[in-house]
Amino acid sequence: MSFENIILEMDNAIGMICFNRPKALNALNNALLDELDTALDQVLANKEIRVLIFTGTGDKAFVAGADISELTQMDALAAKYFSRKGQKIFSKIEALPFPAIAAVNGFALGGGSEVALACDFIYASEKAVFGLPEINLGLIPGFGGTQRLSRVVGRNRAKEMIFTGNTITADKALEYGMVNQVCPHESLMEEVQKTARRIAAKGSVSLRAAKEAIQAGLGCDLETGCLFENDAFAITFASPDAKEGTSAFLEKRKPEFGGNI
Ligand code: CO8
Repeated sequence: MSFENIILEMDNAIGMICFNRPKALNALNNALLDELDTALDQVLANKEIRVLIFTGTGDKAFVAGADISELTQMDALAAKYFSRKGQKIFSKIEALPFPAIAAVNGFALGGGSEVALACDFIYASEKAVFGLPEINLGLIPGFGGTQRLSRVVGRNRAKEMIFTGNTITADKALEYGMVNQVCPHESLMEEVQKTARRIAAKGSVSLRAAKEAIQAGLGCDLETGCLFENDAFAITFASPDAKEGTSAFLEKRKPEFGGNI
């Protein structure tokens, strides 16, 4: 399927989804969300992929939120379905069996911050702007923002951001722990690609197990999380990649992980 509102690239182990509606600052409309869902299925079907990067077309925006002109055409029921559709797709990103990195190259407002928060971590251009300004439209975040923001930046900061609708700079997002690294605008993609390549060189079984254990632990108590880790550890221990990694260490060579799953 060819896409009109996103660009999907898959280059060996690294996939990239680029939100591509630059005239509307890459705002998320129904058509874009449908394409995003299909693109995620295509990435999932490609067993080579170990890392997925999200970014936005153009120099100005990652994603400026849900498409406000489309929202104004909806009744409450259509809005409920649209919100649920976005929530499900963003949960699918969070549950990908490999890491997802958001390369935030500009405005990440409303749905833009929400999709970035569904990724495993965020690198931001120094020009990036984050925020959940839905309150200024008489709305609230509807793509998981009320849930994920507080888990990432803490209850009080999330409440302040959501109640005021204020935006924050990339540096403030770094201070809040929302962003892992702030990069010069021109070198954002290079830095993200560098990290993506480092991750992609690891074993797919251990990458998947690490992500699943961390995600599972965030939703339960510490002891239950440790039990989950214990099972995940046993699975990685039995994998060909564990044999390769430990042998390579003892033989003083670089490991070559091959086990795609
Ligand atoms: N939706 C639709 N079009 C948009 C959006 C958007 N979110 N953001 C920007 N655009 C369009 C503008 O209308 C403009 O189009 P045109 O050239 O045809 O007039 C074009 O993009 C360029 O935008 P600006 O001229 O406004 O550019 P500025 O540099 O002056 O401002 C801003 C950039 C600050 C990003 C500004 O565009 C802005 O404030 N945008 C809206 C940000 C916002 O409020 N986002 C939250 C949206 S609501 C949301 O995300 C809810 C998610 C959950 C939904 C659940 C569904 C029910």
